[in-house]
Amino acid sequence: MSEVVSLERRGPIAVITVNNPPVNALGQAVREGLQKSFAAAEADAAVQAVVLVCEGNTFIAGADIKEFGKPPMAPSLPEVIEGLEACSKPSVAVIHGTALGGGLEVALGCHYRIARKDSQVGLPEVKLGLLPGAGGTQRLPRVAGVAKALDMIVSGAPIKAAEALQFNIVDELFEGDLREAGIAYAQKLIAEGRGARRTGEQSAALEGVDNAALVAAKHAEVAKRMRGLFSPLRCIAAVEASFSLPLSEGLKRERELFTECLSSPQRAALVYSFFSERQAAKVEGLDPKTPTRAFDKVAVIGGGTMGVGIALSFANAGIPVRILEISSEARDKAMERASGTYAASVKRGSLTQDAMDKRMALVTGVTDYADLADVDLVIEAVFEDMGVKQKVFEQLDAVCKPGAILASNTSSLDLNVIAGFTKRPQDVVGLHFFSPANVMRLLEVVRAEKTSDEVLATALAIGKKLKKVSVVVGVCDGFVGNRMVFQYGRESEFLLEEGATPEQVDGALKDFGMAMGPTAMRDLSGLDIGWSIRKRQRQELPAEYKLPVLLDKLCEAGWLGQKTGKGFFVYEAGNRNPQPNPDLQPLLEAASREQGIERRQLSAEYIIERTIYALINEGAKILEEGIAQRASDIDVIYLNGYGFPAYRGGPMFYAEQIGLDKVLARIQEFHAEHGAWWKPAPLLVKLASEGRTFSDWNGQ
Ligand code: T1G
Repeated sequence: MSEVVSLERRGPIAVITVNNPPVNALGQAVREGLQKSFAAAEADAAVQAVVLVCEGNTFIAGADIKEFGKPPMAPSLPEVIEGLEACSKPSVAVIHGTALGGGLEVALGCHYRIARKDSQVGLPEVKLGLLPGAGGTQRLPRVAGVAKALDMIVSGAPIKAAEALQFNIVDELFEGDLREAGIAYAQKLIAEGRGARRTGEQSAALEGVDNAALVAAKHAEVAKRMRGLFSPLRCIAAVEASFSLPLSEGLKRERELFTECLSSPQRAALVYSFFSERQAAKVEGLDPKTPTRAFDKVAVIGGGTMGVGIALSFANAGIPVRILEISSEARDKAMERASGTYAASVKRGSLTQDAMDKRMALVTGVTDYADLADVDLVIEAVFEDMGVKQKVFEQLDAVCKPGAILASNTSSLDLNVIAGFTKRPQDVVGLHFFSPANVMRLLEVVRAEKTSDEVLATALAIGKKLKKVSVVVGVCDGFVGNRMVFQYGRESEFLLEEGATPEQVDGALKDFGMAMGPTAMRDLSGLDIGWSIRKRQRQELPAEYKLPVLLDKLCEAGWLGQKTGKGFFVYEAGNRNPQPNPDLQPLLEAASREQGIERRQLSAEYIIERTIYALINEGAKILEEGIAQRASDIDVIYLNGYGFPAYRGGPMFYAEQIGLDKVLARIQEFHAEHGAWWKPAPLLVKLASEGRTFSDWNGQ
């Protein structure tokens, strides 16, 4: 049939094999090969049953995402699946790995399905801004019921094979050889005289189940939980058609809704984000075959919030980790913090007690550097002061074995200087975790001037093992994420001096899709951190870089944010939800007066431009300086570390969707109005004038 789909006869059984590495995606050749192979099996009088199996690590993992946005190529997947289902001879799909999206839809078009015990099935299209567009919204409810179908399709989360069996999505579980299992099942079908069992001919209506009520409840849940997303509501509408319309009408309705999603800007952003995350793992000039070092024994220096979070990341990955503190009291406190963190998860039900015990057994507290002599990797997470870092790295250099990797979690200090405290700068790298380190997926891997390729490759392997999203960044103040967030935070503070309230600034940005508003975020991290940076800036920055004065007023009043129960917002004891601060207005007005500003009403759109464009402008500078390899790396950082909405792709993608010329024009206006901070990034000026985008800039 084709090199990606083959057909062989095993007695009365036709075995159709898909072999399209790496994930057997349903590109045009696969769709055509499936259509021709099933037609050939149907026409072959000697064939009594058909087995569909895949080579490689997984059954079909979906449509070929690379095809989205391009002109459709026949045959379409719905057409192929309808052909499979119409066959008169019973067909069985043999699932292994992850049957996802179009892959599960193909399996549902087959008459029977068996799954290897360790496999998973799912319809993750909603995560790409889509919905299952090849019958999944019509066929899954017919086998699993509307409630389960709604859960799977709206969440996009896969389920394990055992659960799929429980919900009749698969008929049997197996272990061992895929083909043999499929052929054995097909022989059983023949022996028992079980013919074609078409999913589409079954009904989604279940005795005693009010499907309309299920749809209404899911609507209410999505409206609350998936604010701003385009496709979840269309997923629900498509599933509704599975019981309110006959199959042919339901498939038409699904196609209409799928087409709406396909053309939405959110689909473009979410597909971009899918590939950007995978692209980030590819480092220009770093041979993917670079050898990596073992990291079976790990130590963390510092048992504060960050140090313990980092240590738990390793325990969660099954790696033993030592936390070194300066005294037995501090060590014991760190261990309590570790067990307390796990205990909270057990209380929430997200971790079993047994799992907690297993993980805690991997964490030990020490106080003597001599205990680190055999570790493969040390991560320093001590106070952000160069003097303290120097002492730590000099001790590590003296104690750790040759080849041990010495990593710093510093969020802004110069890693080249830190590496210089050791005789082994080639073994020094930055591993910048984001708080809470055991939860946040982002890991900025900071490549210092002398960091060796092997250490860099190992740092990426560490990130993968910890299930982090790693992005390689260069050395500068704040690397990528924090350097940009400084601009964003400063602008949000200026807006408060110009007339906005914290509720308006945060409200506008939460409506934009940010997980948290900038003022609530600064309350969370502690206003004193920004205050000490602000005081340093007052000493160092040239006069034309005007600074807000509001933060100083809050800190002078002792309002440091959540830690004092009062900052831009107020916080009741035990409640982290920000409430308006009734005593703030006089400080806002005093700050405006001091800055000589007449307070005025600011629109939400203006608030978005002054904050998000500040990210974009700094991102363009970072890109031009080579601190980030590519614009999409900056976007991956913002999606995974700063709560930027994935359905907008990231600040750089968002700029491209608006148009760099339009973004530049507004930045030039801000520059005229607000001075030096808004000097347009030269790269932005260049690309806008050439009609190019960040994505197509490769340094020229
Ligand atoms: N299309 C094209 N390329 C894909 C792909 C896909 N569906 N899935 C993965 N890749 C590439 C990926 O970019 C990477 O490429 C390589 O494969 C390995 O991926 C009609 C419309 C299957 C769980 O959303 O979740 O069907 O970087 O690094 O960690 O209703 O890939 O090597 O060049 O992620 O082992 C629905 C998406 C599509 C599944 C494997 N399906 N993929 O994870 O490998 S929409 C999905 C995944 C659809 C229908 C609709 C994961 C995986 P490169 P990887 P992994």
